[in-house]
Amino acid sequence: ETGSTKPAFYITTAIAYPNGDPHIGHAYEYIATDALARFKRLDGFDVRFLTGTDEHGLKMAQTAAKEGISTADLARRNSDAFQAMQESLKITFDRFIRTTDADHLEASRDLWQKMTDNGDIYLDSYSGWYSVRDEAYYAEGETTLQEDGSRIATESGTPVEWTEESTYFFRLSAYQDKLLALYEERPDFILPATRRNEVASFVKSGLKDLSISRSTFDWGVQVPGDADHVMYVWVDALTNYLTGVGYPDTDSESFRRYWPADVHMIGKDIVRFHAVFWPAFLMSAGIELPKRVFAHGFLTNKGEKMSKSLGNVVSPAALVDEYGLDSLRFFLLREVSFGQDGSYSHEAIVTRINADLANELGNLAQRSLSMVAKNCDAQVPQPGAFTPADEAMLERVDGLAPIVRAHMDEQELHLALEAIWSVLGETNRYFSSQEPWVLRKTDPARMATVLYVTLEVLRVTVLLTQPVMPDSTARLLDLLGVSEREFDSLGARLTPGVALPKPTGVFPRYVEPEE
Ligand code: ME8
Repeated sequence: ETGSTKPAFYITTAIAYPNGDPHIGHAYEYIATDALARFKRLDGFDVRFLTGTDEHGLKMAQTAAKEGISTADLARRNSDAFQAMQESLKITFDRFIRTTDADHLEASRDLWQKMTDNGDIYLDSYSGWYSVRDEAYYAEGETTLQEDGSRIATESGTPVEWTEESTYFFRLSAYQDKLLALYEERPDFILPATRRNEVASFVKSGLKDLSISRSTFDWGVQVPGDADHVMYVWVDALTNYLTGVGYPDTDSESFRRYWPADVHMIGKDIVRFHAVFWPAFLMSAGIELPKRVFAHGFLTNKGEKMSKSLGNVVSPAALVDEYGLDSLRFFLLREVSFGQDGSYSHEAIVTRINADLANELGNLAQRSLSMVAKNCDAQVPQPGAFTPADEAMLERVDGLAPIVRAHMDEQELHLALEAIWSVLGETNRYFSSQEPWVLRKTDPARMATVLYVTLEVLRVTVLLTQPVMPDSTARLLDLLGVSEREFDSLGARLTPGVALPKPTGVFPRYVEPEE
């Protein structure tokens, strides 16, 4: 937003290689980042959310050759599929960048030039092991010779090939001490802490200069002043975070407002690129460093790595069709401890849908709202004096927003949801012990108070759940007669007397289809 007086918040996802179809691991990253972006927006921030595709590199060129189409066509077709998938997941990105976009080529060349001007780029020849699948160079010690004579990258298990060519190098070795100082001085730069420790020990073990151009193929951003070289795909890929806020125009309103980025959200396999190469490039070019790189874990199918050969790659669209978008979003963010690996299975998803959504939330809303519809003229009830039990319940819900906010600021999405659901659990116990269905005959005024307190807890918990389940929470807030949905309204209370629509169920139980 230009001219906004709100504080800025810039968040990004990794840009995926569009060399195949998007899978649930990609969807997981987009959903988590979207929940964080939505939370910040509702919490009064001027959010910029960047995502997109990483169209260059040898992997794209080889995939296109195998399919017998041009690399540009492959990139366009699959990038379209990624963008459509994000739209179907209701990802609220502000820009979907493709690294073939004209402004991105300009940004990449500018960053390269700045690193050259700083004396950090020189021409030499490279020989060593390259993994096309990882688009990464490996030292011999990071590879393993297999029985059949072929060699793989030890950590990722991908094949590496011997590569010898004339390339430009980036003087990464000159940044070892500066990087170690960065990790030391800013312990929040890489999270979770386990990832920071891995990176720090990698850097401590010694950094070699990095090969940053290729001269044996031409699918990439041309190196300024040398038509025989294209940039190593990671140089231009990382630059996308700058392009997305107007770089190289560092005086632009957008760049000044949003840079440095608040969070780069990535998966654990690409930490080295983001926490070693990227800050070194930026230091060289004299550009401020992002505030945080957060590495989430990997999703597995019942503990098994997803792979085409195992035939267990699940498309996000199939899961949305089966369980519904909001249930899937909730499941992924509630089930997996964010930052660790997680697994999904039909049983685990159904358990979350039935226990957390249908029982704890849906049933509480349905029971309280239908009592209000029948016994309180379909209006927000007028509460009487609060008892200690009511006061305790209201105090509990009043304390919830700061807890959730603190978890979201640390990317602890699962803990934010756990905190909300623990309040819902208590509210269910409160509701059962107050027995409003008995009070209906014995003490209708007291019944109205209990229902008021219950609806008030629902208002706050549902408001705070909006970033995770945007559609179903919107419907629940309609049923609760709540029109103020930003977090500055959390401290207000429901207004007695507001007319409520006829209640309908929002979270049905998942019933197994008949055999
Ligand atoms: O790495 N579970 O692209 P990519 C969770 N183009 N996350 C997963 C996953 C899984 N099973 N599989 C992949 C690239 N991811 C580069 C990024 S950024 C400047 C360039 C995550 O398509 C992965 O960790 O291989 C990464 O964050 C994202 O999906 C894109 O992976």
